[in-house]
Amino acid sequence: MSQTASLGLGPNDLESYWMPFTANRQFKSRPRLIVAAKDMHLTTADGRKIIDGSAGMWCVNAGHCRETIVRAVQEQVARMDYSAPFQGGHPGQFEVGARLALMAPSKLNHLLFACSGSEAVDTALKVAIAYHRLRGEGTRTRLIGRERGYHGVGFGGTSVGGMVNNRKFFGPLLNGVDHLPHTYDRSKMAFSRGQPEWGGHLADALEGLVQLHDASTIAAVIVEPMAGSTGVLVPPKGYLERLRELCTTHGILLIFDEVITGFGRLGAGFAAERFGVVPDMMTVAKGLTNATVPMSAVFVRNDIYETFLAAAPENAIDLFHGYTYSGHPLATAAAKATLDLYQEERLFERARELEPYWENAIHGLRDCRHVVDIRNIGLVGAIELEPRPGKPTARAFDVFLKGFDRGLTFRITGDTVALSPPLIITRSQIDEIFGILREVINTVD
Ligand code: PXG
Repeated sequence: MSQTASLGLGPNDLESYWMPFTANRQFKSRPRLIVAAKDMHLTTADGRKIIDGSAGMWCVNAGHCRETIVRAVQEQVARMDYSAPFQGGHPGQFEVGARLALMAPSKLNHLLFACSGSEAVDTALKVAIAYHRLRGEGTRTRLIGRERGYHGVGFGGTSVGGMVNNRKFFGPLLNGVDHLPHTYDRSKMAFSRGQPEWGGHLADALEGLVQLHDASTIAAVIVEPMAGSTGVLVPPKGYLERLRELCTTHGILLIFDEVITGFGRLGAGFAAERFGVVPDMMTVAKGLTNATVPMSAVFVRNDIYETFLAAAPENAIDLFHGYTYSGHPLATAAAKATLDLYQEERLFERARELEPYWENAIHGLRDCRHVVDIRNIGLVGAIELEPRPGKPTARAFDVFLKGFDRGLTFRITGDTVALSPPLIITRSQIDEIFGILREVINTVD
């Protein structure tokens, strides 16, 4: 019996659902259906175990189906399924808010909740613009992103994002957006371990944009401290520090999009902590609930929150923004249990301790066929392959399909293999992942 038939799916039942960011024709002709997940592994419909080299999509940081998180969500749904978040609340929202504020760099002690990274990003961009307006600097509306940045798929995030396929189909996008150059130059930084030595000066491009547009028109700069989706671009030494300095000088808010880098991925609570650079706002999602229930958050500097509250007349709303599911009780239950687990199992520290082993293992693939660069930081790694002539992305896609057949999954972007395993990974599982990858990369054309 075929995989789909054994699941009770008819021959055409894969047709209606339009899968996101997916080669639909390819998938539907040879589906890779997952029916169960536990710790480091997924189970396919035909009963094969697949080791998860990417923590889903950089989000299942504590591993799959962790008992305490599952139980917390089950208990919550039975007790209270939903409560309205506007002019109302439930204890879970406040508890998670207070705990996150304690984890964050000082001064980032207030948070808004949303349901996805995209919503968090659009929320942060809107708050930045409104904040300047409330302070009497209403001309500060311009948003600055970065080439090769990914900030989700809302119109705000798409506009400040810098991956061409995510932008080019969707019209003029937001007005008044500009971009910094990306920080990658293979000729200067190939096979760097951790932060590249070269490239800190690229942050000076912000000074150029200030000269061009004038600081009085710029509301915020948004960057991923480490760019994930574009293929793991680790910030050059001194780069984030310089961006911080320039933003402060020019009164521009600095937003770190930590949707991927938050919650231990870089061996610290946040990239802000790992790199010692504190932004004015920070977006997180993914690892916040271990991906069990969708949830995201925007951390804002205390005085930003105070500015909104001070500007609102008595008994009037201070921020005209929010979602039906902001701080959903199932999400906050999952977040609480997830934060407990991170603490109990010291998973952020564990990621930091495993980093040298991970780094050596991934750089061990340097002699494989097609490999033109390897990058790493925290429990993140990328192996960049030379594209097939005239067929960009085809080689990495073949590696992906063959890897899946051999029992391993990971993310691919362009011709880059991206890895970001659950932080519970063991050394022997690291060896297993790179053993499979070595074999697969060496056997694709
Ligand atoms: N910001 C960053 C930095 C992200 O990585 C988003 C925002 C949007 O989050 P939502 O929850 O709206 O998808 C992301 C999402 C990949 C991959 O494989 C990465 C993401 C999503 C899907 C795939 O690189 N990141």
